[in-house]
Amino acid sequence: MSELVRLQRRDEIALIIADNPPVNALGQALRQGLLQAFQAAEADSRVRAVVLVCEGSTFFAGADIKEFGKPPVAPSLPEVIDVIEGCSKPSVAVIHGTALGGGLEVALGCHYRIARADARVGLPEVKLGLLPGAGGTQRLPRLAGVAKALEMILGGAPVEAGEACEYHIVDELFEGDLTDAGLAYARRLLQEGRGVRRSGEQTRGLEGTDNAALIAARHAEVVKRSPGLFSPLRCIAAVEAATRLPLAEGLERERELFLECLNSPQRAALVHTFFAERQAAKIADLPVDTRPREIRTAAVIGGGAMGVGIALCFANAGVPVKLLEVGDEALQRALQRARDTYATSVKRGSLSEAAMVQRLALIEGITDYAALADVDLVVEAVFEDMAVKQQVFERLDAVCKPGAILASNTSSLDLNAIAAFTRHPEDVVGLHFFSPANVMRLLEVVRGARTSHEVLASAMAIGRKLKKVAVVVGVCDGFVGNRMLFQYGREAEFLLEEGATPQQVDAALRNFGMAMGPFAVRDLAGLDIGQAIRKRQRAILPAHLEFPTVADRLCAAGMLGQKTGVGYYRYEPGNRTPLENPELAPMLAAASREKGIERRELEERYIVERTIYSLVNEGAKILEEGIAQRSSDIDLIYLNGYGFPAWRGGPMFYADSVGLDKVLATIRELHARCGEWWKPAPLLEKLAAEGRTFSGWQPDRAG
Ligand code: T1G
Repeated sequence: MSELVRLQRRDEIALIIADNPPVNALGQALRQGLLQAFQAAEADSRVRAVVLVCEGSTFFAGADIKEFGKPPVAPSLPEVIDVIEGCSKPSVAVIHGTALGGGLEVALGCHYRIARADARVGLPEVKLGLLPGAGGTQRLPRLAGVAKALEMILGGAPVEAGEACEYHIVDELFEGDLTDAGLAYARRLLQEGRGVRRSGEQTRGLEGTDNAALIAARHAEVVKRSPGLFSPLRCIAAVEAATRLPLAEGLERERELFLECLNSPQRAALVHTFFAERQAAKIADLPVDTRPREIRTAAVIGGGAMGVGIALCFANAGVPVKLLEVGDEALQRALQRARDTYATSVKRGSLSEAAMVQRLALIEGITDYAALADVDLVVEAVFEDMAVKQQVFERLDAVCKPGAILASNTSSLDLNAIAAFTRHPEDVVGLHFFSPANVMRLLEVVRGARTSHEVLASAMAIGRKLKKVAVVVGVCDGFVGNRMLFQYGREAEFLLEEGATPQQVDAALRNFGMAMGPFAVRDLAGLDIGQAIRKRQRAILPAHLEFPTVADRLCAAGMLGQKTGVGYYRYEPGNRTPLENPELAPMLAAASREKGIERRELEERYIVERTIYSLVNEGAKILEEGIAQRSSDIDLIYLNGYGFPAWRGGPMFYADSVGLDKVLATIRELHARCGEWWKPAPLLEKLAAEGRTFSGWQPDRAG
């Protein structure tokens, strides 16, 4: 038997114990061990029932994701589960932690399931571009019904054990020791003469509902909501098979659909993202014994939209937070914004009244810096002006206790300069939230030249506590996300001068999968924000570099986007639907004429390459400069902060999937035609020449 599985006999019960840290992923050795253990239990005439438990923090967390993309190795999980379900002796799965994906499918192959009250069960495969490929799409609907099965399989979210009981996924909840509970339940089964009960033979969940209508409705919803995604429609097709085929044929259909998903580029991209999120937490040069400071209390300076959003992040995480505004009137406005934000969530049903009250109680409005003397972490979220930041940080430096972490939410100013306003630059770090801060998952953790290891580790830890995707970035203009956005936005605007309209550019990028097109985003954020940044950049970049002029023309005409009712698009009062701005066409014509450009029709492919490759080229420079630790960190930033489609894995992963030689060839053409902005990044040239990928590259630490 594999060392990952132990088989013990407790009287007439076989106890199978799986132990594959850290999450009991069902890799080949574990599958082999499970198969042998169940076959041994079946063959042992002294055994009348089987109990299956897992050591460690959780029941099986699913298939071993690291195996995807590699040649399959027997036994497959469906084979193992078929043997489990086919056993002639009743088996009990004892669930704790999270039974996910193949883990829940193993439990569904067992004849009974009990769960610790705080356990959760789920089928998150869709988040990896897959579908439950070991019987989940066939067995779950038979137990829980088609509606619940579709909800769990398409949403990918786990359900609490209590709810799983309601839906007959779990038979009973227990407290206390796993083995004791499992053995007791198995003994009861035997005493009550309850034998095998195969999920695959249940029909209750398939009866009494109009499954065809349910399936049609979910299908229409998926087509409308996520047209670009590959696996959700196949999830639906697999569940649909369960409603009309016997188990064996349904399992075959599920397998076909699973392999289609497994071989899709979307699965590769989504699995890349799964591991990227875990990689981002690893900071190459941080000593493993670095201990984060405990953050028991926080404060936010500035009660604008960002400041309030950040304060809500702390309240949502259960961290008491002081919100400082300079005057009582401004403070009351800020606190009202907090109340209104929560009230909207309660109205939507995504937050309970009680939770709202609890969270609001954690936010304390203050106007006096002296009240900050005891806080562990302060996040400054005031106006993006260095003089204002200086005032704030000098006051924080004077009032905060030794060891308090001082963070700036600056989106592009020099953090090292900000740190220099204090006596302890080692305690200063950047926490760059993305608006709306209480919604967007991305957090750029800006590492200053003097930021200590402990403070950096503390920033990552608080990022996790706030349930953010925290990514370490270095200090430069725009850090990572915005620095790349500058290139992307500039190129999008150059396309307007070459002949495109905002509608064409936005549509091309939405078709690529971006959540919003660049001009809709600019209208939403306000064109004046970009104007200040462009002015600052023009002052520091080489004078011969050319800038597009359309945004400046719109700003000069007071057309700042949604906030003025017109920008690249026009908006009816109270309506965010972008309509054509009739005054834009003459501006575009003038901009083209001024540069001697003859406007022309632009192909969608050209629009996508001109914008997306500008992200890639800048990302390569960022990697080379050490501003980001790895290409997957850059991907995470774009996936979680800028609406890049998850099923493409991020700009760097996308470039890898296209082939860096092809990307470089296009960039070289653009360089020849569009000038210096398109000078190929040396790292891109190097990797393309060597036939390598960004994801396979690590900076030379010695370098
Ligand atoms: N396979 C391989 N490695 C895994 C893994 C998995 N399923 N789950 C986690 N890891 C690694 C992870 O990369 C990290 O590694 C370490 O374990 C700790 O993870 C046939 C096809 C279970 C809720 O999608 O949701 O089953 O960084 O930091 O915060 O139908 O891990 O330490 O080297 O996340 O305590 C479906 C994925 C697979 C569950 C625990 N299952 N995992 O969270 O730890 S597809 C999933 C999670 C499938 C079948 C299909 C979480 C967790 P390292 P962690 P955590």
